[in-house]
Amino acid sequence: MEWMAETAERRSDPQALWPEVRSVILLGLNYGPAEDPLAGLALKDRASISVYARNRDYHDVIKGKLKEAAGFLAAKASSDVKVFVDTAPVMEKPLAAAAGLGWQGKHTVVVSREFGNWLFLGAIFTTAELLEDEPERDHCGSCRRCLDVCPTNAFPAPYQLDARRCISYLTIEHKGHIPADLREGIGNRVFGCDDCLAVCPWNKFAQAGREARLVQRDDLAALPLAELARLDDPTFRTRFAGTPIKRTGRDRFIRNVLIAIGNSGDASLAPEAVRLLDDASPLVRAMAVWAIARLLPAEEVSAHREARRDIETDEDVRREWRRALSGIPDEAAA
Ligand code: B12
Ligand code: SF4
Ligand code: SF4
Repeated sequence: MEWMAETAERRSDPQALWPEVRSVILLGLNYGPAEDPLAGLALKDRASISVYARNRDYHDVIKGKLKEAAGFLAAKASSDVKVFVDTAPVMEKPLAAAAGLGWQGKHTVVVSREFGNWLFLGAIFTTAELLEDEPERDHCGSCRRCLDVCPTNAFPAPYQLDARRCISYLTIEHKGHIPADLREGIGNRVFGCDDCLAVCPWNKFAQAGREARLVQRDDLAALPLAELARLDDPTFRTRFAGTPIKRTGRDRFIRNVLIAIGNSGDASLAPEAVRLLDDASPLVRAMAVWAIARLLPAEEVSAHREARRDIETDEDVRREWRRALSGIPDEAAA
């Protein structure tokens, strides 16, 4: 996410992005889940996919809606407009809080008194001079549920997130190997994480989202890990076309699936990881080693290594084999 540092100046001030802008309108789109979003975490042989990724890519959905609203405004107010949803350096959360949509909770996401934690944000910039809304004040009080539930301790303090420890970052954005000490906390979350959002008491006012393109697709709920581990590049692309999941690409996704397999405690999944020990991607091979080391007895792990000792040339994968056989705990090897 180097782009964040590179665009810091433009992000801090809308006029640095577009000098003519006079007003910014923030919109929230409700994507509240109809069922308990964390229910899938208990199904260890299945994959948990974050609520926001269980159907169409929200960027596509929101962009269309923003353009429609912006077109209406441009015509009514004879003004110029630009629309943004993640696509440009815009600080959507502080702007949404300033516009009164909600406040940035201790988990840093915008919480709404009306919709709880389940709002996507989008912005319309306009040259029209509009009346300002009142900002929403902080309603977190002494609560700290979101901070305490985080499986990887990603909050160094309230209102601060260390993205390098966040499962959302690790499983979606991070291109390399996932640090050893964070793998166990990932559990079966193969794409994103909802824990800090889902435990927030303000969700008692949330309503199930009504945008059909964002409602959970049944074929994306609780997918068997064994089935996902067999996806190759073309089947991955077909399976996840149009969803946010496609952005990781097959290798990173299978890396995540192998972490979930390693965390499953289910030795019947070990053959899936064994097969991936010979995958073309070092990212995949390394996590296959980690997964078998968690599921198989040491003699079997050792035999698999011997069979590949002279073939494996990738230094990261070789290190993963050494770690798997030395019995170094993950925290120490991180
Ligand atoms: C980069 C990014 C990420 C990164 C970093 C997240 C982060 N917290 O910044 C990662 C990959 C980890 C991520 C994860 C997620 N993201 Co994201 N992400 C973004 C993105 C593209 C930029 C955010 C950004 O600028 N961060 C930079 C830091 C500096 O921002 P910040 O945390 O808000 O920092 C402020 C606070 O620390 C605050 N602060 C500091 N001290 C204090 C003290 C007090 C008292 C207060 C009040 C504030 C405060 O001031 C800072 C500056 O404003 C936005 C879209 C956008 N363009 O805004 C989406 C966005 C924030 N993500 C979103 C979502 C849905 C998620 C996930 C829920 C997805 C998932 N289910 O996996 C998780 C949630 C994780 C979490 N707890 O934040 C939504 C949030 C919607 C909402 N209602 O707020 C956004 C707005 C996308 C969208 N268009 O809807 N995301
Ligand atoms: S999304 Fe998950 S890993 Fe990231 S901060 Fe929230 S609870 Fe922690
Ligand atoms: S869980 Fe509690 S602390 Fe976290 S955002 Fe919700 S109200 Fe605030």
